[in-house]
Amino acid sequence: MSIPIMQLKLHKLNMKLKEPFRTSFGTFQDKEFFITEVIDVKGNHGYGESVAFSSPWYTEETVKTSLHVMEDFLIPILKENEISHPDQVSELFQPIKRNNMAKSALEGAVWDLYAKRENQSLAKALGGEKNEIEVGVSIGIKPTVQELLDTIQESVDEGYKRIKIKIKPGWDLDILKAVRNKFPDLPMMADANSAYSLKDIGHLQKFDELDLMMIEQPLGSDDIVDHAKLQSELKTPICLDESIHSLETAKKAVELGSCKIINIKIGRVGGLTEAKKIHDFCMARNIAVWCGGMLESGVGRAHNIALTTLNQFVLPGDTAGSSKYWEKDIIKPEVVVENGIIQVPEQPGIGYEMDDTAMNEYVEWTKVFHF
Ligand code: OSB
Ligand code: MG
Repeated sequence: MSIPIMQLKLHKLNMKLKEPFRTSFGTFQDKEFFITEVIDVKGNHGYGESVAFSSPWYTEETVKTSLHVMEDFLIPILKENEISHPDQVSELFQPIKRNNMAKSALEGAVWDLYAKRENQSLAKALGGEKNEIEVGVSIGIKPTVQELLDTIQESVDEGYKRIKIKIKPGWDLDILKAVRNKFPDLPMMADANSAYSLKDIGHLQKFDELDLMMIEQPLGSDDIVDHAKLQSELKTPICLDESIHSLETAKKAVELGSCKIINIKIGRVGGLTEAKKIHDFCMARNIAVWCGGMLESGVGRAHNIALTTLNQFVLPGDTAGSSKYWEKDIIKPEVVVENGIIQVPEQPGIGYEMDDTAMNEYVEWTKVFHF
């Protein structure tokens, strides 16, 4: 049976993070992004979120490149083709190189619509089995060590299952030691967002004494060769984020020994179908995976929750509660984390309603495409 899309809407939103989020490559405060919406003949609505940032600091995509690629290439493909299952969307998008976040924003909406038409939760539609998921929180670079320690204490008190600390040269070994001293048993990890090079091997080896769960993306954002060299010299497991943009790169990274853990982000890999393929491969190869985050609104968060219900998501992800990021989220209810656990919604699709009042507050414009 085909999925008859009647209308597609692109909503451009602008939301302000409660606090600036600092990484090795830049600071985020205002977040502009798209909510995608597909509507079928019966009046079902499927929602997706585009996760590209305003600047190409994390990977090459931006808000503007996503809009260009969606409008000029991807939406026309959706318009011209019949789809009976969301897995076909990534196949149809195949001739368009990369631009994974643009692809994922549209594919996600089709997945939500599909699940709603099947009267199934998105988690179940993906083959997920968990009813609840464990999550951690990612903590940005802070002005002072004391502020970092206080922020960690707050998240520990809230019950988050692991703490990820953003690092960069000059904000790394000493601050991680300070954290380890104050929290001897804390499950903790560090994310460098590609701020180091092979010249830093000696320095990075000193991290081995900190008992980190992993170090995320220490080297180049498109590298898997140097990471293999580094992993052979480190006891701490390397987790790849930026470098993994497809099943193919995941296979090569595992083959080369570039990492022991993979962070799967739906947007970075081009959608839920590709994310699931990487998950299945990692399961077969006994590689642990977890779900990363892109400072999403509730819609992206709901997609992350659904994906995390798959069994090989054995490590807590970055899907923290809405209130860690937003004064008011765009979904009802907001994503709530209790003692580091999110209850997976059972309602059809993403399992959260859109909060129209909040949407109206954040929407800059909406563009409608008739199919
Ligand atoms: O590398 O995972 C990353 C935020 C912005 C850009 C890149 C990353 C991050 C995070 C935060 O670590 C993830 C989140 O809390 O959504
Ligand atoms: Mg990362």
